[in-house]
Amino acid sequence: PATAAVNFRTIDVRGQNLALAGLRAAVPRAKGQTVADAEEKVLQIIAAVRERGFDALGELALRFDGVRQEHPLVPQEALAAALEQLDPAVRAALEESISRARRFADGQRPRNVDVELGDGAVVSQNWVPVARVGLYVPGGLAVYPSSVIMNVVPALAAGVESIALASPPQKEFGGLPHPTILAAAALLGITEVYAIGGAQAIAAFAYGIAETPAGPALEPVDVVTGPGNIFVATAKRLVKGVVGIDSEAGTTEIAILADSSAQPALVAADLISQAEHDPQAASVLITDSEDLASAVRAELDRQAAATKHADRVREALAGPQSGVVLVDGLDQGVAACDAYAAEHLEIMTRDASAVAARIRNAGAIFVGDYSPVSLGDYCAGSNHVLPTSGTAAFSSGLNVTTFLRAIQVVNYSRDALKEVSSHIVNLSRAEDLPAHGDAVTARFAED
Ligand code: HSO
Ligand code: ZN
Repeated sequence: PATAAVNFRTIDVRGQNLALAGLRAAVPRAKGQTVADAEEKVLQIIAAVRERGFDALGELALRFDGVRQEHPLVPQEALAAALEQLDPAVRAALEESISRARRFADGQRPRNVDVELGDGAVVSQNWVPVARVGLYVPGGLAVYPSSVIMNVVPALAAGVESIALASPPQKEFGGLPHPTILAAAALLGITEVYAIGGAQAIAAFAYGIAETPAGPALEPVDVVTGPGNIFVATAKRLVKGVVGIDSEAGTTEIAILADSSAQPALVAADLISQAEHDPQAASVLITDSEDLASAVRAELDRQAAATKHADRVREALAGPQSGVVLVDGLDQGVAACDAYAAEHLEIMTRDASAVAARIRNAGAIFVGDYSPVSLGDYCAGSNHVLPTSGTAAFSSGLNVTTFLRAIQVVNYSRDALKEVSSHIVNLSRAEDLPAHGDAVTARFAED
């Protein structure tokens, strides 16, 4: 019933002096399907796509999306028509989002370096874009034109020349992706768009598909990026090595570190905003204030009852992946945030900037009352494709460098090589690899 209290549980870690492992075990986590559980099904999908190409994609589109499909390439006319029919207010919003994302992405481009390590001994590092990328935009319970922007803009800013996009076919739109997705692609000048969903899209990008009488080949890519459900995240993990991937960007998460100065209504609104994505979404409040925790609970009850996707929100808030973590103070709060390694972390404390600077693990950090995750989802300029499930401890959100490689270039003159030649010979002997040293001395046989 719409008026029932939200079952948002409490995890009290106060007075226990927990170290990292203890905090990691204590913070809320999904008990449901993990990437490892989905592996078997995804391996079958990948094998089918590799063996039977477009035929397998057609069968999977029928099975998972309920559409019949000859070839998944979206016709150019459909892209143009979607852009023409786009609501002008949505178009203006997408344009603002693109412009901010572009300015931020351009600012991220790393500098090449040339270092002269001796006379005529030059070593450089050059950032070079990959040739071709496959970008995935999820379907599911919502429509994500914003994810088109988040994938495409950094790839363009990196200088990637060949960009393909995939999104699930929608029965109600004649087996094409949602028109707003197509419009966003068209707005960004992307012409290669496929109606392929889930793990099968990731497999198609990684391995490529040969042409058939029904249509052209889908050329394999170098890097696959984009958010998705557990099957997409699993597929990305399984093709990693064949292609590069961004992070494992699965079901969305928000953690909020708040003290007694935080505004309960805003904390609750932000927790609900991400719970709205999916019943499996995670909303976590980390606080040292029992008063704040109970005020937030009251707000969750009130606001969840009034929100459009109340059922989804309640389920997400009541799941084992969500809840309040009560901590002894700010130090333990920061430690709990690092143990959780949230996809999105909001800091709603006194002196929020200083607290944010102490965080080590997070996909993205949102500082203070006026930087909610919704801003980052749509219009901050930052990227919303971010590592989930604790993977922020070792991986980064989508950014320009996702699509670049750092190539080191060595350029020594004769004299510069001669200067270090005895060191190379000595090290090659120490490693019992004397031919390495010989390759150097051969150059100076006449001296
Ligand atoms: N919060 C999601 C992204 C998103 N939200 C798209 C709304 N639209 C994962 O970062
Ligand atoms: Zn969101």
